[in-house]
Amino acid sequence: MERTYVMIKPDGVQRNLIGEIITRFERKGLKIVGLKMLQMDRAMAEKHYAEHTGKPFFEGLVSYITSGPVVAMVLEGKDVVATARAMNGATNPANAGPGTIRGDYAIEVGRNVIHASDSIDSANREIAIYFTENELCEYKKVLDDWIY
Ligand code: FUP
Repeated sequence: MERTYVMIKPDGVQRNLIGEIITRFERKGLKIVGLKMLQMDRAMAEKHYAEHTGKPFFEGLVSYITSGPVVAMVLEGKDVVATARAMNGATNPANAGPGTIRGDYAIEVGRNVIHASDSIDSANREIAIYFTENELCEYKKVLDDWIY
C-alpha cells in the first residue's frame, strides 16, 4: 500500500492544531503507520528542503521549520500521496480552497501549517529522513474492510 510523509509544522503545533489535523486524516480513512514529535535542527531542515537550497525564501524556511517542535507522521492508503496533498491544499494558502487544511487554517505561504510529500519518490526519501524501519507499523484494522 502507498505511503506518504506528512508533517505538522511548528505553527500548527503552537496553534493547537495537532488533534484537528490528525483527525482529518483518520476520518478520511488513511492509516497512521508512524507518528512522533521532534525538534528539527538545521542539518535536518537542509536535508528535507534540499531542492530549495539557494532560493530567496530558503533561510526563512529553515528558521521557521526549526523554530519549534513538529509532528511527523507516515500515512498509508490508496493514492495517499495525491490525497494528502489535496487535503492540505495549495502551498500558498491564498490559493488553497475552503475545506483544505491550509485553506481553513493558514494565511501566509511561509506559515502554511502542514507538509506532505509531492510524489512517491519524495515520500520514500522523506520517510527515511524522519523514521527508521522499526518505527513504522504494518498492521490491519477491522475497518479496512469497510473502507476498501
Ligand atoms: P509544498 O510542496 O507545498 O510544501 O511546497 P514547496 O516544496 O514548493 O515549498 C516548500 C515550502 O517552502 C512551503 F511549504 C513554504 C515555503 N515557500 C515559501 O516560503 N515561499 C515560496 O515562495 C515557496 C515556498
